[in-house]
Amino acid sequence: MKNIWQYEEETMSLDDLKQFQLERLQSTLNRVSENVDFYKRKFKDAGIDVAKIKSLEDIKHLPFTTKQDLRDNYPYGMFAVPLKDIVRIHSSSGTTGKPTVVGYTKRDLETWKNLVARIMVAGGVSANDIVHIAFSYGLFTGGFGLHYGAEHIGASVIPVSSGNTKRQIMIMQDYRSSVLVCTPSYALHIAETLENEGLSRNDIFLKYALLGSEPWGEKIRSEIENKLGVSATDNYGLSEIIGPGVSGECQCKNGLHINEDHFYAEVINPDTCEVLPEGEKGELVLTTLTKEAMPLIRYRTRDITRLFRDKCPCGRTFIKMEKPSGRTDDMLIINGVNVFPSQVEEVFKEFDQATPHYIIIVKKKGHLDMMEIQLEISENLFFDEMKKQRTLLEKMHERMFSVLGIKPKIKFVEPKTIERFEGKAKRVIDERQF
Ligand code: DLL
Repeated sequence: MKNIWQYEEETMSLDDLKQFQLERLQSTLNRVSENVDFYKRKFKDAGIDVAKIKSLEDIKHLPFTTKQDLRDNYPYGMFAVPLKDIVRIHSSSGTTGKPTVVGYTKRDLETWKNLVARIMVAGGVSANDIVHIAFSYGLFTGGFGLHYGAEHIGASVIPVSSGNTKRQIMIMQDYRSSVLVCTPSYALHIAETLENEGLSRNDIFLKYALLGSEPWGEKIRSEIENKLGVSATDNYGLSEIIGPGVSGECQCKNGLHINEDHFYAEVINPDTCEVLPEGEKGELVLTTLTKEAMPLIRYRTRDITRLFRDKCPCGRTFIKMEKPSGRTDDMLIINGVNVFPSQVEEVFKEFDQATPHYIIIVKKKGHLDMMEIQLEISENLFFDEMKKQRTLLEKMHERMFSVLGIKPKIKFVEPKTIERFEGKAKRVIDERQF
């Protein structure tokens, strides 16, 4: 069938799928327990004999893996193959200055491009399309991940990368881009810039938008669809698991099909860690079933969703996840970039003049996210020394950019103006609505 990339896999019967998953899980468990010291230790401490995992239900006995585990084993400690077999490295922000590192073997890259091709085809893309990729290319998995998937389909790929919106629009017009790939907030920003330039959807040639990397709702979808003249689908992924290509919507736009033959999905209660029945909302936990370089067992994504298996008119049989609606930790997603408040704190710790009192305010400026950090500084610096203040501000901006990868606005405020808390401090005010 034309609009399903790997027809046999994506329309597999549930019985076949379960058998497939079990075999792949067992082989992954054997590999990690032999090749990754972290899992060797973890299984030993939990009294797990991987040979006794005989059914998919047994997975609930296995310990979880967290972002902290990846951090503790920074940079290469989670790899299950020698470095000579790693052909690509990406990373994403960690909870403090250090990012989490992920690696891919040649076969992982083959798998990845097929999984991305699946979600792109599900979103409407074909070999006849001109795919405009406005995700950044670099350590972030978005640019390269979607790039290779689109090329694999045979589409013509324009690796525009992010930023310079007017130039993006010129390229879209001149090269006749038919598919836009970026974050939903950037798609809206492009739509707004188009309007500001006195142009409309009739002046561009877009048909589809494949959007992901941050939460967005139906209101934003219809605005993007109307203003850009596209059919917009959501796709989800995280670098620790593979990057984009974990799940994506089909044209039915009712849940994201998870590539279940490569990732085993569970939803847990984040407080008790108990596995919840299908349909209940909780934290998504993913186990990689085919990853060679960095297999992960029961990785706590911190993303809140629910799983459901309906009979989808598109013909795909894979389980669906609802659009992720939030996080169980304090990670913020600012224009697609992940930011932890603890990273902000680490930067401030480098400066003697910074007090421990700060607050992060996140809001929308137009359609883009804006992050402002208000920081109390010492009294004499606040009142007397403007020049010193400016120099300090410049240095802080520089450090924030190098640690966070974005440029927040930093505002110095008078001592004792930020609210004090007796219990856990509230460090973030997020005024955005998705
Ligand atoms: O954002 C991978 C990606 C790139 C997905 C491009 C889709 C498109 P990370 O930078 O590691 O990877 O961030 C992963 O972003 O745990 C979610 O919290 C959030 N996220 C990703 N996709 C979605 C989405 C990439 N469609 C983190 N809806 C994840 C809501 C999303 N949140």
